[in-house]
Amino acid sequence: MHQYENVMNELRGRASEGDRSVMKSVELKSLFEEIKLMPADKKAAFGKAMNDFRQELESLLGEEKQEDNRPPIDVTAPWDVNTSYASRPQVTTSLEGSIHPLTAEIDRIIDIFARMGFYVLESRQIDNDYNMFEVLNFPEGHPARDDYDTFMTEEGLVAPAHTSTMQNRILSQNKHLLDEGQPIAFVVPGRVFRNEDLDATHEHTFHQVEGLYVSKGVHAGMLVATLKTYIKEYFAEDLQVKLQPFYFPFTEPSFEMAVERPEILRRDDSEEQRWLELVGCGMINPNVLKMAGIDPNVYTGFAWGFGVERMVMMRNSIEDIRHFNSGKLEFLRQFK
Ligand code: FA5
Repeated sequence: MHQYENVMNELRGRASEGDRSVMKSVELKSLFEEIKLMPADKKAAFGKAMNDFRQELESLLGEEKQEDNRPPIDVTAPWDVNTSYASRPQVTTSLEGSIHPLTAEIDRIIDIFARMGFYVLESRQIDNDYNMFEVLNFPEGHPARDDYDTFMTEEGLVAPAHTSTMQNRILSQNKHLLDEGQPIAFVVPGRVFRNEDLDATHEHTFHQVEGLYVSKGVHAGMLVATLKTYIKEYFAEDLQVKLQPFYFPFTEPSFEMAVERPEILRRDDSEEQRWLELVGCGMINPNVLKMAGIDPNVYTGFAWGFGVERMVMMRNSIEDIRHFNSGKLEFLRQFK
């Protein structure tokens, strides 16, 4: 028997840990196969030893079996229904916990715009093709739709790839303000989703803050002044910004605003590394105003959308966007 002792001991070990799969294991089966191969005079004794061994495993597992007789748990119930008081997980106290840096920064950003006279409305996290594309002047089959690597459900619902999905709702629901002689001035914070290749500045789930301003006589100079005022307030310094022409179907003309990166966030000395593209913006396309029932011959407006994570990275010298969703306490505790 001694040549089988190693494998038997291993099976004993597994059985005493409650591993019920030992009873159907290849190792146990092959021990029983050995009975057939034994010389006739040893067969009976070996067979009996194997049956005893099987019983021994059963009895090692027996204690576990009793525990299996506990009433079944309801896996859909809240955690504290199935858990005895003593084994409840420790809840982190409010003194140990802290507000997630993105939540805190979104509050700061909103506060700045609220002081500049903007209303705040959060964007939806599930939307439709109509708000994602159609009312933003992307006709069906338009190649620019591919620039937004959009997640969609089989039923055709959309996980919004930008906060611009709220533009038509805001414009059409607030146009009465224009009749009353007031501007439409809104900022829209929200979570957005893209099927992206991930790297230090690209996430699949990130946040944007959209801005919309419509009134009479609005021009691009006001857009630049608004964004520069905000950037100065947010970074508490007069950072260099660069405006370059861009294309969005929902603005005309369109621009991209880049802000000069602090040195720590540059990988090399190249011009490309010097600038971080932070804001897409432009003058609201007349078609977008028309689709919301606003006369573009009377009113004009500007809009922008910026990435919150990239702003926060700039302000706090964070080198990789993936830290935000990592859930790592070492990262989060730095913002306490
Ligand atoms: C847009 O999403 C437009 N909706 C912005 C806009 C609004 C233009 C209103 C005109 C009028 P864009 O795809 O460039 O544009 O994204 C805007 C910003 O979101 C970028 O400048 C960047 O700061 C951020 N961003 C984009 N993709 C990612 C990503 N994968 N991870 C993190 N931030 C991102």
